[in-house]
Amino acid sequence: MRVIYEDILQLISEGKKLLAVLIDPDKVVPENLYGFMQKLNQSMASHIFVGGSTVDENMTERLVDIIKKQTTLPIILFPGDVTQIAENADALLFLSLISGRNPEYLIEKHINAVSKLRDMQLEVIPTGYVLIENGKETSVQRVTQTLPLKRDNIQYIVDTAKAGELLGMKLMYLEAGSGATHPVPSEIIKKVKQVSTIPLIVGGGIRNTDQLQRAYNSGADIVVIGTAFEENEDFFNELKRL
Ligand code: 1GP
Repeated sequence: MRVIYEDILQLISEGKKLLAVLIDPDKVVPENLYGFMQKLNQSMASHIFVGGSTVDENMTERLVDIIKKQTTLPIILFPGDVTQIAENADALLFLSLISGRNPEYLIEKHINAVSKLRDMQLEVIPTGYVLIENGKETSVQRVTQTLPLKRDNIQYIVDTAKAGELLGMKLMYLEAGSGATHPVPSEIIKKVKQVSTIPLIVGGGIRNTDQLQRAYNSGADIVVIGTAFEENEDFFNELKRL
C-alpha cells in the first residue's frame, strides 16, 4: 500500500510545490478522459483528487478505476458525501468542514462512513476544510448549508485553521469553492501558513499560472485546480514546468 501522507510530507520537505488536479465524477464522461489524462501526465500535476458535491452512487469507483489505468499519480478521494468513498483509490481526505456550524459535516457524515471504512484498506487523512467567501455562493455552501468565513476576518480564519491542527488534523484545506470568482487571498494564505505546522492545501478559482504562483509564494503546499482544466485542457501545456 502506498503511504500517501508520508509521501506528501517528504515531497514538501524537498521543497516541491504540489499540484492536485480535481476530477469531478459528475462533470466527466470517464470513457472520454484519454486525451485529458495524457496532458495531465505530461504536466507538473503531482496528485489527482476525485470528488464532487453531488455524485451518483458507484460513479466514483468506476471513475477511479478508469483513471488508474491511465496514470501512476496517486488518486485521493475528496468526497462530498459518504457514497463517494471508494476502496480502489489510494487515500481519502476525511474532511471536516470546520468553517461551518452544521454538525452533519463536522462529525455526523464521518460516523456514517466508519462502517464502510472498517473493511477497506484505504489510507484516511484527517483534513480540516475551511470555506472562505469568494464573491459568490458556491456549491459547498449550498450543499452543506453553511456560511463561508468572511475574507476580511483574517484572524478568525487563522484561528480556525490552527484549532483544526490542534485537534489533530493532518492537512488544512483553504477553499474558495469550485469556480470561485476570487481565489483565497494571498494574505490569508500567508497568515495561516505562519501558524501552521501541517501542509496547507489551497483551492478554488485558480485559473492561470500567475494565480498558481501567487498561491505557492504565499505558502500553499498543494494547490487544487479543477474548473480551469475542465474548461481548457490546454492549460496543462502551460504547467509543464514553473
Ligand atoms: C474545488 O478547490 C477546488 O473544491 C477546485 O476549485 O474548480 O475552481 O479549480 P476550481
